[in-house]
Amino acid sequence: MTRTALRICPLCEATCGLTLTIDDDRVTHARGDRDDVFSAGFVCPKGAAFGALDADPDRLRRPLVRRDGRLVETGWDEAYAAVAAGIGAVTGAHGGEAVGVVLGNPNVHTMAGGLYPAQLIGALRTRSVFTASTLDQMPKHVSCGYLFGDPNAIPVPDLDRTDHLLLIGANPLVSNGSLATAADFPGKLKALRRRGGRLVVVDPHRTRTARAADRHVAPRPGTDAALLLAMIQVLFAEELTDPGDLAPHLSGTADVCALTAEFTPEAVAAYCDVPADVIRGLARELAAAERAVVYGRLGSTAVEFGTLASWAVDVLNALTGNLDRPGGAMFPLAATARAPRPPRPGKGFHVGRWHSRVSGHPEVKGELPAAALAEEIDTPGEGGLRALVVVAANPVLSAPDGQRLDRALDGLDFMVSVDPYLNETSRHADVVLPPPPPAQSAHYDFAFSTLAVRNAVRYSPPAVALADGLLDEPEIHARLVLAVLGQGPGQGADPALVDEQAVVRKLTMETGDPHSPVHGRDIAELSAALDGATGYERRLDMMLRLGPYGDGFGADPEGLSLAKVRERPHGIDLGPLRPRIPEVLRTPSGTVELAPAAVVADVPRLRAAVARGARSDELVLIGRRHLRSNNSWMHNVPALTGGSNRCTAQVHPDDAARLGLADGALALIKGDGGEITAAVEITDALRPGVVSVPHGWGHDRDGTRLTEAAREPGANVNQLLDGTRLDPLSGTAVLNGFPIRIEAVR
Ligand SMILES: Nc1nc2c(c(=O)[nH]1)N[C@H]1C(S)=C(S)[C@@H](COP(=O)(O)OP(=O)(O)OC[C@H]3O[C@@H](n4cnc5c(=O)[nH]c(N)nc54)[C@H](O)[C@@H]3O)O[C@H]1N2
Ligand SMILES: Nc1nc2c(c(=O)[nH]1)N[C@H]1C(S)=C(S)[C@@H](COP(=O)(O)OP(=O)(O)OC[C@H]3O[C@@H](n4cnc5c(=O)[nH]c(N)nc54)[C@H](O)[C@@H]3O)O[C@H]1N2
Ligand code: SF4
Ligand SMILES: [Mo]
Repeated sequence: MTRTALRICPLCEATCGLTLTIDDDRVTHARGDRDDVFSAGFVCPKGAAFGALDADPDRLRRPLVRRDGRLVETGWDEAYAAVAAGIGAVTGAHGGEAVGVVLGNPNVHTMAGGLYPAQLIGALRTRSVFTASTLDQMPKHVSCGYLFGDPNAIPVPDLDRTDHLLLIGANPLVSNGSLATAADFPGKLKALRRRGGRLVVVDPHRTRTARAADRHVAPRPGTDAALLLAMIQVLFAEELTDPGDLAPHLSGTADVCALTAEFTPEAVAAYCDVPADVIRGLARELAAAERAVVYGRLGSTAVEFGTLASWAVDVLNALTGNLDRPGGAMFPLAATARAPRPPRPGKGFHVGRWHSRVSGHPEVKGELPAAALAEEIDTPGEGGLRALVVVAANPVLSAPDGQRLDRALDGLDFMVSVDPYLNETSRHADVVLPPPPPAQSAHYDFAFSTLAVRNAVRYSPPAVALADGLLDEPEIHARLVLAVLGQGPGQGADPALVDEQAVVRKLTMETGDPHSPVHGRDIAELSAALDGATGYERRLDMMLRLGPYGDGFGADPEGLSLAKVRERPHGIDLGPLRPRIPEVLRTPSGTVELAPAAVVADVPRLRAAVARGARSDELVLIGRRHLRSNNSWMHNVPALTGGSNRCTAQVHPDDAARLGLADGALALIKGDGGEITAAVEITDALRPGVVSVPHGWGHDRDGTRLTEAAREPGANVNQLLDGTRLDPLSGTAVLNGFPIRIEAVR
């Protein structure tokens, strides 16, 4: 029987609503849902391949457990018994501290990943947590932490209302946007230009987005912090700062003026390789625009000065009066966020409550750098990691020096992966717990609704019934929490207890809070009122009802609940973003603190880099993304690979001529952490001095089950890194703008 079902796409941050065609529980077609309140029919090639991804024959359909060195299929109870025994042996001998938790990118795309990891970390009592954030956006969390007092208060570009969008190291026409959840980014950029607005792109690569821009500036990679500081300097020097209504909420403006005074356009021009008058023009245009916004993404975060650059982005927004106003950089308000409370000063943001064992990296947001994972395992001595719980992560390909990590993972006493694939990382596990394919999972975007350019709420129940032999991913996580607590199967613990514990904790907080709509009410009564067939639905209902648009358990009968959201399968639009300062601020002063001490203290490092300048023959590497790819795990679907989606080393024609590199011929690339070979692709889309290789490739290892990906494995670009190059304020790996050498393979 053929039917259709709606499903929010979990494959990137755009969160498009899809209409799936389903034949006998198989997804045969996916198209954009024209009635979706957020995405209005937009779909990209990945979303269109939803069915192929869902039905990939290499997906694991049974748990795996290691017996006599080999991973073999087993039942769920046996798998969890092995987890309880393996983790129990390590915690019994060395404490929970010896167990590391690794959380990868898809955790922000699943309901399970939004709900259970905090409970898992709590159950283990470990401080060794590593996530994709330190390969990605951690600098933005840190800069927002200091500026606004809350590392999760990230302003997003108000794309629908701006007149001037300055993109720093972002390629949304390919990535479909990041830290700016906007379905149909291409349409929004077109609309911006149609209404007379300007798009300016700063990127060493003439990307698809750069080609669509009014102006493209191609700096030397890694130098954006200096360029942005120079723009700030111009604003002060030419008296172009105009914070407007924001002025009473800003502090430290004079300090920023003093801090940036030396970074004149002339002082940084050679270092950035951007003429001084171009930098001055960028600042003047920004200041002149009626409603403007600066937005930075991976090319501004996973770089040597990632936190400084991220900070400068929002300082520019604040000084031009574009922070927290329509058309500028605004704070979304998600339906599952905590309802706003009256403004009050907070404790501010702090890092370094503990440090990593080997290199002494400070903890940031409770995490240690992903780049330090291997050394935390393989460096002998007291306190090392002996076991790992890996959820939706493939650090062997995503993080620096996969070969070292391969060896380190082999040396663990125990490892469990929650992953649908037997891939470069999960092949090291002793137990693999496979989640069902997306069509069989419910969906709500906990993470991305806090980053959306328009507030909306949507929920997708599972489109297809759970296949025999599979467990829902929330239940996989809940049982994992119980297993690490030593309450595995046989001990009688019910996974629903994990959800109930979270419900009671949240309701205890809310009923004790005089500003909560449920202040003083009975927890048992509230818990009994929760709606939903599963623990995760009950938790979602609770969050919606206590959230900013919620019914407050009866306090506002018009407000949201899960039942109300389910009545509207295409979603409920909650309107354009609204100003949230000062309510959103949690700094000790209650203001936007423009000159945080940690940022000020990092400026001498930038000054030294500017003074050092660049060697004329220096080559640096940057990454790139492809519309039909997603990090390391979508190379196994034939519909998404081949054609231009290949792991090539792009080189500028001048560099190719100088180095004797021929188009299509193999080149050897060497970096701190090792060497790789890749076919050369000569293109003048790159600026000279820059080589571009995409990440997520290198599917040539033994012991995986990635039939299609192994046919054209590509090379792991992160082998060129040894894990020592980090943005020190955030612990984020430098994945863009690191030195390499390249030569023809003879
Ligand atoms: N050189 C370089 N390196 C980079 C980057 C770069 O630009 N350049 N980008 C970095 C960035 S931004 C990121 S976010 C990281 C990403 O790196 P990771 O966090 O490692 O994420 P992925 O590579 O997407 O791997 C995701 C894993 O989750 C599994 N998975 C897929 N769907 C599900 C699911 O529904 N449930 C579960 N439990 N598992 C699932 C996949 O099989 C795969 O093993 O890579 C980083 N690495
Ligand atoms: N198709 C597709 N979509 C994706 C992903 C994917 O793998 N494929 N991954 C998802 C993930 S996890 C993320 S985090 C987002 C990332 O989303 P984006 O950040 O928009 O994507 P990137 O392609 O990494 O864009 C970074 C840009 O920075 C440029 N760049 C590199 N170094 C520098 C520099 O030093 N300065 C400047 N100014 N620019 C620089 C690069 O040339 C590149 O164009 O994409 C998400 N969406
Ligand atoms: S843009 Fe992202 S969310 Fe939308 S269909 Fe493509 S992969 Fe899915
Ligand atoms: Mo990412």
